[in-house]
Amino acid sequence: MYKIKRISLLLFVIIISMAMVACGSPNETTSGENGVNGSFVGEAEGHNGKIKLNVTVENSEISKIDIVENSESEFTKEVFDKLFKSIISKNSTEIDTVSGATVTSEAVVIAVNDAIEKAGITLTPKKVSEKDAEVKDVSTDIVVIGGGGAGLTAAIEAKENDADVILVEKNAFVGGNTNLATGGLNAAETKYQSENGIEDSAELFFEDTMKGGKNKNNPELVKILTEKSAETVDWLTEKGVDLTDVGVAGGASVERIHRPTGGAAIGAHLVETLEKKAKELGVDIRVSTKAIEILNDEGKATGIKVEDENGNPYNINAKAVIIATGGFGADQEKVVEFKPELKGFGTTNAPVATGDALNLVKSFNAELVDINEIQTHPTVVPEKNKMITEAVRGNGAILINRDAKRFIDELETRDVVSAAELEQEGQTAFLIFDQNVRESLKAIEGYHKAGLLIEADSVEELGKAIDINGTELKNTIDTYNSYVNNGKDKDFNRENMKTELNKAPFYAVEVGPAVHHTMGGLKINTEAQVISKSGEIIEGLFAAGEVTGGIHGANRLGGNALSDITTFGRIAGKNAASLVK
Ligand code: MEZ
Repeated sequence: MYKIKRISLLLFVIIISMAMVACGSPNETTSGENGVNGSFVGEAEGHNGKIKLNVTVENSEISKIDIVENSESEFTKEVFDKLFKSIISKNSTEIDTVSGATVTSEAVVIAVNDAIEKAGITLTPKKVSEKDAEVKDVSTDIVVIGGGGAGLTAAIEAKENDADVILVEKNAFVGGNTNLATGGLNAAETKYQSENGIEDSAELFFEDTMKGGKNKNNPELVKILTEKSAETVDWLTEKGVDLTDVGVAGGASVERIHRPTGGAAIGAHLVETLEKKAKELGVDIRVSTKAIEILNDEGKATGIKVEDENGNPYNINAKAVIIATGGFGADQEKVVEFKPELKGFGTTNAPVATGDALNLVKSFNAELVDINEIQTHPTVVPEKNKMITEAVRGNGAILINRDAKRFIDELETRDVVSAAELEQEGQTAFLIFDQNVRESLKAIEGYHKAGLLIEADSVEELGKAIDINGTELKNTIDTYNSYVNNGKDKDFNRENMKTELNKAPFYAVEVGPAVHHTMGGLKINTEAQVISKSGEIIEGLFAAGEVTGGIHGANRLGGNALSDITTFGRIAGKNAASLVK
């Protein structure tokens, strides 16, 4: 009996040890004559939550780094790879951060340092010969500046129209601001709308967009945007983008915003799909490559000058240049210059959105339109600057103030909802929803995972958790539920009330306005050609996406940015390709 017990104990120890090795168990050390060996888990706070890394040490040197826990966005995969490679090759955490992903880079360094401290070693840095790769000028048909949704779309379309294309992206990874897009893409008369019995028309889409933009929009551009939107959905679907779920967005008369199945966030999926397609087609994508000048030969764009990762300049000569550098929502100085009342506001934008084009086009005398029109998004978590997609309201959430009262039709346009919030005590509001809404929209899982949601089993308890009167909150929700049942919002005339808020748990998140979209930018015509201050077409110069102005007027509708970048990205790519033939 005693022997069986001993064997069982031995077996138990062996199995546990094997399991620990298989899982890369934390903090095992052995000291050999050449130093410390083992694996050590270090942690740090990243952009979206905890990052835990398992660092393998052999002979007191880092030989491997594995991710144990990570809540960072999908698109940072390449950032992790790059940082790990750099740390391992240098056996040091004295490395450069990856542009566009500073917070994640710093968290990786802190986590590795934490693991190394647990290992009780001091790293001896290795000398890595940083031989500058030879930089040479190159020539191509078309060069695209910016690897967000507009740039990738333009590059694909140009390549499919038989042009050679180089795309440069200043970040170490593509996607730009599009990586953060969540709610979806507006389009009318699509197959997905008709499959869901939704009646819509390009004309209605046009009217909604013009009304939302306070008729300041360029109607010719809006006509293109709205008439070509269904075709764009087909084009994206053919590339592998999932746009099957159709929902409600502010300022739209019907369900028109297209997003992946179950209401999942669209941005990273769109970027990943387009990047894959561009690579398959042979687009030469050069990341960590910053455009510093557009070559100007007597008023004609003939390529760009760039700096590579190591700051080495070279020229990319091209027959046409497509500018797809995005807006300037992350550049607080520019935002305040053009709209001083936004001083101190946060931003939903990725750090990449710094309006680089405004300098790049100076020598061409390019015209700017609506440059003072800057939009705030009304449901952004203060300080954390995390946007809670409009689709949460579209799928049924309400907004309440600190008196536990609704104060606006939650599906009004962003300018209206933002202004109403700023009039409330504390200049923020609470977005309130229930389990019905959570289950209807996959994007909410990301907010839950990031710890942004306050959760309670009853409405009264939710009130307590956010420090407002629970009884009042219950009254407000009961009244709202009665409006849902009767199909009439007697207080604010909200047209679309998807669901009663009656299924526990209940959720709250504090939200307020933050800079979201810069509606102004380069003047283009319907062919995506850039127009000069004297009204002439600038030869060889095209632009698409948030870098342009005129499409959204004084206020962009939710869902129209992705529609804009993809439709005008396609137009720019196609027209640039026909120019170089
Ligand atoms: O188009 C947008 O900006 C959008 C739909 C944002 C969002 O709330 O998800």
